[in-house]
Amino acid sequence: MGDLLITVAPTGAETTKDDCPQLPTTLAELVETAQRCEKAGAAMIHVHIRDDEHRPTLDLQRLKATVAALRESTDLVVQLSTGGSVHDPLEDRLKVLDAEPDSCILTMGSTNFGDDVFLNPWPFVRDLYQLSQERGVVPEFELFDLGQVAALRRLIDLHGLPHGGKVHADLVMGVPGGMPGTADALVAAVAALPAETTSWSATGIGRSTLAVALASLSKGGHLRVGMEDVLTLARGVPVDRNDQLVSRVVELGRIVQRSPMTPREARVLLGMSA
Ligand code: KMH
Ligand code: ZN
Repeated sequence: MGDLLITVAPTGAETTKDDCPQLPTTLAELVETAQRCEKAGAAMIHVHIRDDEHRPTLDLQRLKATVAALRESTDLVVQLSTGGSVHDPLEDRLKVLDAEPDSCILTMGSTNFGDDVFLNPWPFVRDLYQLSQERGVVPEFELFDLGQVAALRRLIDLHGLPHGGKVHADLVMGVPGGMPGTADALVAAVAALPAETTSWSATGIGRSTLAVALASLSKGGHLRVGMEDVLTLARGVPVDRNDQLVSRVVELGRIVQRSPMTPREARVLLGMSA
């Protein structure tokens, strides 16, 4: 049995196709990436989609088509971003749940995001959470900062457990404006997670990717990797394909005697029906 959940975040909303032609932005590219990553050891995919000009979009028909295509071509747990890009209106971000993914992101507060602001006011967090409970979508609580870990405590106190009864959090570390991608910050954030937390993963942006992955493995956490979060394998060595990043953390897991979960095992971990 696998005991390491690997999530791949292959695209994101921040990198342009011009800057990174190998970024999977079309549906065909996304499906190919998903298949390769599943083969390499990923069990869940965190999805952002693009329009015909490769720009971030939350177009509902495209989201539905993407969920359907991923379900048809892989067994991966399909998680949709509800953060979109920093320019997406809150009402469009709520409508993402109409695409009926297995999982959705629920970011627990606003964060300075480079020169921009990733907006997640409390009423939006509450509305998205209640919508996920009504629709039977399992949220992944995305935490960019220690204050957002405390906000998760507040959310559970006020609105109870998520659909499925499991609490899965993901620490996104090293965003300019959020908590740093260091082992010390990871230890502090993990210590502050609510007792109801049943699993957690971590990802480090850019150069912090390996430090965060190693710290997460040391603390018994799971991992997210992908070109949303890092575009180089080493200084000056670009990532060509997302499965390279998945394979690298499969190897790190193997060294510490942890093996990748299958999508079916991930569904049990996350409180989803098979
Ligand atoms: N692109 C960021 C502004 C999510 O996927 O929901 C937000 C983000 C979180 O990536
Ligand atoms: Zn994302």
